[in-house]
Amino acid sequence: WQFSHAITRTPADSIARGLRAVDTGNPDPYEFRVQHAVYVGALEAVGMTVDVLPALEDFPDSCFVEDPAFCLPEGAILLRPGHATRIDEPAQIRSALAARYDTVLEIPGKGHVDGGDVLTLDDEILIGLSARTDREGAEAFAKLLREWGYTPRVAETPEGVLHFKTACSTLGDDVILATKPMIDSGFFGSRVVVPVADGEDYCANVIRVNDVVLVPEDYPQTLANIEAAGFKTRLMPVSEPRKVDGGLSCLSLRF
Ligand code: CIR
Repeated sequence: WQFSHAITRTPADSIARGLRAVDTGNPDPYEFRVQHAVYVGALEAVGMTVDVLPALEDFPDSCFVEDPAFCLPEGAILLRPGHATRIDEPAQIRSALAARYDTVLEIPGKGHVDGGDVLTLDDEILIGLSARTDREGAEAFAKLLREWGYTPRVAETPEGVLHFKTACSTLGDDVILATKPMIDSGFFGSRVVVPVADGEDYCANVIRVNDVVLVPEDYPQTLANIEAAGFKTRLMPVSEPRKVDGGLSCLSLRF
């Protein structure tokens, strides 16, 4: 959660057709770009250099750059997103990663992994199996992580949740934020877990960037829980990404 760089991508007009589990209306591309600019500004405000890539009209969900790649100090790994409309997004982000990294790998084989299913903790990396991430992809990805000296663990994402990180986040300092079903799953062992308040599930996806936690606005109970645990917060407008199941972590690659 100490980062100097981020990669983001400007939302395209085609985000209005973005994937979603439940239709609550199309996001407005103009308003989405306004909220995206606020987000980029928040990353810059904590000292990060942000590469903002141009919009890709052919890829409606491509502003969710977290899903096609994964970044570590040792290098970047191109993933293989599990939805057909997103499978070519890694190729679109390769050159941006190559501009920042000497090493850019690809997960071998044919399995699928969405970056939204990968939770980096202080001592291990959890990979959630989901509708987007399958066993073959998770195992191939885990092997690469092991080669770099990390400790990956494959887990089941609770039913009805798009991505593993839709329901939990790392707050840093060994603390996790998670929904009740995630807490009950036992994934987090004896770690300190701050609960997401009932009825505020969307607020499970936050990001710790340097000394601040970016939190979606409109979730007062969960915000209070995060602050009571001692974290400094900044609220982010998220009405448009929320309509297409996107959260704060999905909107950037941080390294
Ligand atoms: C999708 O369904 O792929 C996009 N509409 C939302 C992706 C959200 N990404 C994430 O949680 N990492």
